[in-house]
Amino acid sequence: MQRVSSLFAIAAALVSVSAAAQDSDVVYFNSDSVSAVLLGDWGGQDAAPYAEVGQLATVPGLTAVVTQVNAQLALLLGDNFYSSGIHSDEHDARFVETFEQVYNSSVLEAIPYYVIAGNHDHKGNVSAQIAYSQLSSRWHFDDYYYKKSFVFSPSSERNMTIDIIFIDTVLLAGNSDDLEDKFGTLPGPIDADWAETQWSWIQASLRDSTADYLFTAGHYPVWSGCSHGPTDILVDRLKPMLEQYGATGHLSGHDHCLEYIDEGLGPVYPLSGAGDNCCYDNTNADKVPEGAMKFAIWNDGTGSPIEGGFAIMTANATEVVFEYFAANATRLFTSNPVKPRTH
Ligand SMILES: *[C@@H]1O[C@H](CO)[C@@H](O)[C@H](O)[C@H]1NC(C)=O
Ligand SMILES: *[C@@H]1O[C@H](CO)[C@@H](O)[C@H](O)[C@H]1NC(C)=O
Ligand SMILES: *[C@@H]1O[C@H](CO)[C@@H](O)[C@H](O)[C@H]1NC(C)=O
Ligand SMILES: *[C@@H]1O[C@H](CO)[C@@H](O)[C@H](O)[C@H]1NC(C)=O
Ligand SMILES: *[C@H]1O[C@@H](CO)[C@H](O)[C@@H](O)[C@@H]1NC(C)=O
Repeated sequence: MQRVSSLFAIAAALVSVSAAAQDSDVVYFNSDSVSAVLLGDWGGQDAAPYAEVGQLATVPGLTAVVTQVNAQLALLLGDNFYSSGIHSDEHDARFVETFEQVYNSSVLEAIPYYVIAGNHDHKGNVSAQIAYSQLSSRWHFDDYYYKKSFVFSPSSERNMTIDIIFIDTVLLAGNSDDLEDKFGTLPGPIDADWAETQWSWIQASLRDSTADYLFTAGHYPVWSGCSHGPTDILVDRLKPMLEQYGATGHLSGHDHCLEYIDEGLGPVYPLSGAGDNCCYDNTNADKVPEGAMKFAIWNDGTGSPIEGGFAIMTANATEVVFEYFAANATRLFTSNPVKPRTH
């Protein structure tokens, strides 16, 4: 199984080079702040009607909050198509049935979505998801890993930049769906050379960024206290880079929970993995550094506190703040402000 999926991934990589969307790497918002939806683990189901009850339940809340905060974009943090990704090519009906026709209120149709793949996506054709960028004006997925600079204007004299380094954590750490116990230890990179190529690119991208706010965004978290827990290879290799280069944080999904983790070392770790259902158990709570878990919506044995949810990240001239919402738009938490980088 491991071998089959590796070969599929390598063949897909060759396709993706030629299929990479010609999308601008700098996106300008003529506004004094930028608000982005963080939505993970939203991907419907692979049988008719292809959308899922919990996924559909978040749409009115997303619509209300996007309207209220004037969100200008969304980050889709992986597991876009349950439960085994896209089975054919970029014309697959799932793109319409699980994405276009679900997030179809007028405000949700008006914003761009920046996409990365999760473990479930890697069981199918990720190249098809990348190629779909050429068919949809809303769907932006340039390559397995890519960088975007989001620029805004706090004043007429000054622009500020949010760099987001979109990374493919499944290529780096392996696929949890290849395990007998999906909550077990990840098997390691799908292809070791391809992983090292990505690591070099991540390091160079972080090192070279002069942005005011700098994030990596990937499906797997660095820290999490829910069923999947921390991702060891990201704790070992990504976290030191984020600290070394003064990154603002790592945005993730994967665990079907909402979490906000801040060790006080610089980078913060917002996790938004409840786009379809919530909540996994808090079985790995003790693996997160003591005192770092500032907010968590999870199942502590008394049941799931919410059915689904999402987060909003808002950056302006002086700070970036993370707000968390239940599917019905009830605000659950607002983080402390995080300052821009100094460089
Ligand atoms: C969204 O798509 C669904 C499924 O086709 C449809 O039932 C619904 O009316 C659409 N909503 C809007 C606001 O267009
Ligand atoms: C995967 O998607 C790519 C891009 O759309 C396509 O060229 C390729 O044929 C697809 N592979 C399969 C097995 O459908
Ligand atoms: C900010 O960026 C926009 C878009 O590129 C540009 O038109 C504007 O002149 C820039 N403003 C400043 C102060 O650099
Ligand atoms: C919204 O969801 C929250 C969390 O599930 C719940 O506590 C609250 O009662 C809900 N509010 C409404 C108006 O349904
Ligand atoms: C950023 O700007 C400052 C100063 O105007 C406000 O006080 C903050 O509320 C605002 N923060 C956010 C997240 O919008």
